[in-house]
Amino acid sequence: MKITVLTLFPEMYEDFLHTSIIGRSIDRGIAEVEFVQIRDFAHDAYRHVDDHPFGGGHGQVMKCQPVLDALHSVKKENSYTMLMSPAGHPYTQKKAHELSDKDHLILLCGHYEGLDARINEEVDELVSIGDYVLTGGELASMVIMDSVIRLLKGSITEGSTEEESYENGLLEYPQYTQPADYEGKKVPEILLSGNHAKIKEWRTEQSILLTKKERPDLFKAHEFTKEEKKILQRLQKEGKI
Ligand code: 6GU
Repeated sequence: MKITVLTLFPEMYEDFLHTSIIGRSIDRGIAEVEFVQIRDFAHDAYRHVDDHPFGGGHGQVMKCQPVLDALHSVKKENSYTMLMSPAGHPYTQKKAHELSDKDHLILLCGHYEGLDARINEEVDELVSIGDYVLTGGELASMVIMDSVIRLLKGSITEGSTEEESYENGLLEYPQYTQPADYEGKKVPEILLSGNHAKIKEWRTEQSILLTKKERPDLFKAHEFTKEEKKILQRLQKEGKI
């Protein structure tokens, strides 16, 4: 997969692209990342990319011309274009999977108070990574790159993403490693039992309890499997839920 990032601040990505799973995936050629400096497309002597908003108000707005010239310099027929915006659709794991099938992603990062709204018509979608405001789209684009690149074939061990939070609609069960007793805090007995069927059931139970507690919205929307329903009914009977 190729990812093109349009930004005024490519230096923000240095460490991110050279570290851990993302760094390795790029070294292996699983993902290729290129940057386009939007300012290179500004034509005036001061290389301005922004101007005052029509109608007044504070801050600056990024202009159509440099942004769209930058976009058109890289956009091809197989490109999927996303504009990072706090006013976009909420980003989800489902979307990460959809994006992982694309040949070419273009991530457009605005700064200042935003972009001229006519730019919205030139992208496939506006995306937001959560209900808060960032100073620019760069961190959001890194969130998207990270979540997509790790799903690409060869990036991390196959199967290791399947039981994670959000993959089946419930949060992931708690994990433990050595020692079994850390300063009096003990690992749940069942995990030391070697009884794989019981461990699997315990993990599902923990996922259900954790999701109900931390994310009642996900819990409500979840379509429980037959196996999960059985565990849920038992938890209700035991008064745990
Ligand atoms: Cl994608 N951009 C900005 N500037 N702020 C955000 C965001 C994006 N998602 C949440 N907040």
